[in-house]
Amino acid sequence: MAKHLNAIPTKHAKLVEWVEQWAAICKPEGIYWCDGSKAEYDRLAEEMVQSGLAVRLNPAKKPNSLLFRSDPSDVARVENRTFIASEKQEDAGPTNNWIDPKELKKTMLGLYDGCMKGRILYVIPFSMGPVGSNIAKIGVELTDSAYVVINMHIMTRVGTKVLEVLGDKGEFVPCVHSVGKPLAEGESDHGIWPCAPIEKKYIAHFPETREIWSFGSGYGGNALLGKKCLALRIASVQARDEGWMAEHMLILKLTSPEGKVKYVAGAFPSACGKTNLAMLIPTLKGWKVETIGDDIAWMKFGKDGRLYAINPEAGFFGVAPGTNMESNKNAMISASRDTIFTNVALTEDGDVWWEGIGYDAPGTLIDWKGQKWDAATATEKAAHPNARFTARASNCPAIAPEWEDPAGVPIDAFLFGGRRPNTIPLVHQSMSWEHGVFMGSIVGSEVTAAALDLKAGTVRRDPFAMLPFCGYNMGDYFAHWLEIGQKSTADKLPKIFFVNWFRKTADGRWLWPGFGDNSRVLKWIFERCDGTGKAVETQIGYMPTVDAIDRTGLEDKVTDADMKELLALDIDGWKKEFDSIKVHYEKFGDKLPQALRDQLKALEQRLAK
Ligand code: GTP
Ligand code: SPV
Ligand code: MN
Repeated sequence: MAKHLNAIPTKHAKLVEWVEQWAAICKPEGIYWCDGSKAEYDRLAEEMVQSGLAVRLNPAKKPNSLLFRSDPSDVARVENRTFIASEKQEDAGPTNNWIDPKELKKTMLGLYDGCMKGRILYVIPFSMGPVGSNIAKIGVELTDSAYVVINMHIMTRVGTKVLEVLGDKGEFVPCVHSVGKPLAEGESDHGIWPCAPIEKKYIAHFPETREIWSFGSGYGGNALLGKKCLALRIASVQARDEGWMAEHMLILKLTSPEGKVKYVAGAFPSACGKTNLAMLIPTLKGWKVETIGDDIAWMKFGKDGRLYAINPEAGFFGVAPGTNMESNKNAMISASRDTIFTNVALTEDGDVWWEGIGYDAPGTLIDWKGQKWDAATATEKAAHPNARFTARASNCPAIAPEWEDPAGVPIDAFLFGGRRPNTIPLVHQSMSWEHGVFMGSIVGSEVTAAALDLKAGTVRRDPFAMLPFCGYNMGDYFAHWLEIGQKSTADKLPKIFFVNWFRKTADGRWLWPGFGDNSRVLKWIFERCDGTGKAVETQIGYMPTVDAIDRTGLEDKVTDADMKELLALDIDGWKKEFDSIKVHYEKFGDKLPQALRDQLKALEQRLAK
């Protein structure tokens, strides 16, 4: 039996018994209960530096920061190895991979048997949401990865305080994780990122029993189980049952020059701009954006009938490539210290570099695969396109003072969007809640590098940006959104908008500058929430008139002709869109709510006029 390396810090009998039971299966060398302290973080970081798994960056460049290089096969979420193992296949629905839970547990128990040999089993008690908040949820992750422990330290609230709130009977979501690479007697990782081959990777969710079992990957959402697994896949099931919302959304605070505040939440598929929008620095004078969250929103109705959102996370797991002082200064500052970098390139002076960092590579680099890299001769990228930084939210200069308010912030507007080079205009507004739900249900995007097993460049439907993250039947999820709309009134529900920063010209130029200039669209959205803001009603919803988007100082970059194109209603394009939505909707069969069928029909009729 594995021995405890420190004193068991809880009297929660069920928790202790569960830990012992998994230790008996995984057979680690020892069990260590995490306390979430800085000393613990520092010790584990130093151990990984000593063993060659991590590189300590030059403290003069990036204080208290580490670089990890993953195995080249373990660089992103693995959607085709992610499972919703509900008792009935129908409850996982047409968009999720399903295996019978009994069968999956049997397979996975076979893999877990002895999987932690030669490693330590870390017990990580964590809170999603401010510790003790009534919206927060507690999870406990068992893992054999110290990399996961230190990432969880940044991304969630870990340790002793959480166990205090849990008491000796409190509820927690049990999360089991192993990198799936046991060590033989005396063997070590030799500084190589441990993981299992793809066919042994399983990211499994058991929605009825609210359990998460992950095997074989050490990367991001596959391994940091508080994030996509708990805060979205399991939480979405709880939210459906309890009448709230768990969404793949950023949350931002928008302040006008007059000091009026609105809170905006936005769902964009992975690597489509949530972190950037959440930390935006407006190019419009007098406007201010502050960050509440950059990836996940949990929302509940307040007594006043408005939806209040909290960010369940405590850090950012942000995409590095493309992030620079121009595009996202606040992210750069957030990641300027106390940060874990994964799969970026290393400079000769112990700093990091990636494509789109804003300056040329300073000399020879070590690329994300650990090889020498020279700009002049390179045939591959120095940083992996899904290279990430794990940074503390508290290090973000734009973090809103109320970001940890347990009561949450009242949401005024929902945005949906994705990478659409054509057809979808810069912005349009829904005509009703139901029409807004329709908009969310048809979100599509060109595929990005955030998931391993997809073909980049093709457009796929990603309803509500939740395709890889909804823990139940997507048709039922649409119905849940419609029900949310029944629980309050139009004046109190968020207004719904569709945005597209990613329009391109035929020769591949961005039509819209994006980033800080997205504040110009936010301004129109702000005005629309106040009932002002010039708009015309079109076949697809309310659209700004060409002069309604403030282009002060931008007239050279975005000409009148560009603006016309960005705000044009492309009827032919939308007719094609209609055909593709029809195919998309067919997948859901009887589960597709009638209200959405009606919305599609109504769109068809409006387009025919
Ligand atoms: P996940 O963390 O995977 O959920 O991604 P995300 O939605 O937070 O995306 P993020 O903000 O990290 O942006 C991903 C990529 O899109 C980066 O390379 C950005 O530079 C780029 N991007 C973000 N906003 C814009 C924009 O307004 N215009 C353009 N052209 N690119 C953008
Ligand atoms: C995403 O892919 O949407 C992410 C990164 O936020 S991960 O945590 O790996 O899911
Ligand atoms: Mn995300």
